[in-house]
Formats: sequence, structure tokens, C-alpha cells
Amino acid sequence: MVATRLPAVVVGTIIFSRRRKVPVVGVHGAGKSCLLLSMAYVVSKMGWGHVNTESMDYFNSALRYVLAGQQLPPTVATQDIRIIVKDMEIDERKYRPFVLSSSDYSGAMFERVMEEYRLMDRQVPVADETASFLKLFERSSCLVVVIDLVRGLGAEEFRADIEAGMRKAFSEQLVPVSRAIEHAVARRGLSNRPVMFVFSKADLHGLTVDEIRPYFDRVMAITLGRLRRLGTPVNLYTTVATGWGRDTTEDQWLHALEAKGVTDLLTGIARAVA
Ligand SMILES: Nc1nc2c(ncn2[C@@H]2O[C@H](COP(=O)(O)OP(=O)(O)OP(=O)(O)O)[C@@H](O)[C@H]2O)c(=O)[nH]1
Ligand SMILES: [Mg+2]
Repeated sequence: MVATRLPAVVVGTIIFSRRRKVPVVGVHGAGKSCLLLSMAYVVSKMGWGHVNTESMDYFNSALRYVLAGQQLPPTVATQDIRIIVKDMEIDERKYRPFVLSSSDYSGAMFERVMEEYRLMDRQVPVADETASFLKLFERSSCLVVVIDLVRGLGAEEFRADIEAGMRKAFSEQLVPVSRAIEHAVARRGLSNRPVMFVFSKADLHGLTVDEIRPYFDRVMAITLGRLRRLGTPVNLYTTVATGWGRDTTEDQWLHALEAKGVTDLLTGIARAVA
């Protein structure tokens, strides 16, 4: 009997972009746009990658406000974003390349859509805006939920009564955020792919993840129970957006451009999409 060797098959170069959809959700003013800008900034600055042509002008326009020391205006039109991450290496660990794809949309629209989402189970037709927004969740790799604990309070006001501030913040954000998570999980089986909760504006709330967790675990108990049942990991992060990491002196503004906590979030995403 003669053993036949199978001829080698040349399949050519398989090019696939590993595009990973990462929806970023949160109510108006939660800090979504600033977080996306911070991710683009950190990836570019660290030499891990770059943004695509369409996102470049969008991000530079946002950076203009940061450099002027102004608040970012609320998002009006939905903007698709691509951050190409090719050479991410942290603590000698290299991450596989991926394209982080997301959309920046207005939090006001998110709240409207999540209000309408309630109706969907009752077979009531929903607006085009709602239908197209909900499509953003399809086949996503993980979900980033931005929660603003301070809600317009100043740092001092918030820290004077942290419990009251948190109660107000969660009472405003619990419902829309939980609906979005439920949708993401139910529609595309998020199991094993984490939900990442980002507590933005850490320069104002001044809390660590460990300090937030006891409140979070209790307030979110019902949603967390559902996620546990589905085997969905939950990660918590705190971030300070690009431009807000200023310490006491103005001449530290170059450091202020370096967002805080964003590298941890990007690492979490890179692990989730690997
Ligand atoms: N102090 C501080 N302010 C922040 C931080 N991140 C965002 N902000 C401010 O919070 C406000 C809301 O931030 P955005 O990123 O525009 O929030 P958003 O979720 O995109 O809001 P909409 O587009 O209205 O949905 C802006 O005035 C920001 O400048 C931060 O880390 N620290
Ligand atoms: Mg925005």
C-alpha cells in the first residue's frame, strides 16, 4: 500500500479585519463622547494604532474643546467610529490586532429609545430611530456602559454626601441602562462576553472601583442576577477623560491629556475580543 501525501493547498492570504463592535451606552452627559475620544487618544498616543479617516475629523473637533478647556457639547448626530488597534502591548503582553467599531450617538436619543424599548415586547411598532439604534447591538463583542455618578454636582458637593449623590445617579440611570443590557444580552447572546461598567469623571467623584462596588452590587442586584444566570462577566472601571486629569497646577495640562483608567478598559476590551 502506498501512502499518498495530500498536496498542499494554497489558499492564498486570508484577510479578515477582526472588526469588533463595542457599543458604548449611557444617558445624556454620562461621558460617552469623552470616553471614545480618550480611547482614540490613548491608542494613537501609545503607538498602538490609529483612527480611520472618517473618525479623525470628529475626534480632532472634540479635542479642540478639550484644549480650550471647555465642556464638550452634547452629541447631536450619530457618528460611526473606528479605532484600528494593531500593536497593543502592555507589560510585555502583545494583544491580537482588532478594529474597535462603535458609534457615538446622543444620550437623549438613548433615553428615548430605551423608553420605547419597553413597547417592543408588546408587539407595538417602534420608530425607525429605535429600530436602527437597536441594530447597533447586534453581533457586538462586548458592551460598555458609562455611568455618571456625579450628575452635574461639583466634586465638593458630591463628596459632601456620596450616598445621596449615588442614589440620585442610579435612580436616573438604572432603568435605561438595564434595558440596554437586557437587549444586548437577549438579542445576541452576550454570554461570556463582558459588560463593562465605566464610572466616568473619576476626577470629580474621587472613588475607586472597590469603593463603588458595594453600592453597585446592591443597586444593580436584579440586573446582575440576570447577567450571572447568563454567564456574562461584569467588569468595573473608573476613568478620567482626556483633558480632565488636571492636578492642581495649570502647567500640568500636558499630563491632563493622558486619560486615566482608559488603558485598563482597552485591555479588558482586547481580552474580550481576543
Ligand atoms: N470633570 C470631568 N468631566 C468630564 C469627564 N468626561 C466628560 N466630562 C464632561 O461631562 C460632560 C458630558 O460628557 P460627554 O462625553 O459629552 O457625554 P455624553 O455621554 O457624550 O453626552 P451626550 O452626547 O449628551 O449623550 C461634558 O461637559 C464633558 O466635558 C471627566 O472625566 N471628568
Ligand atoms: Mg456625546
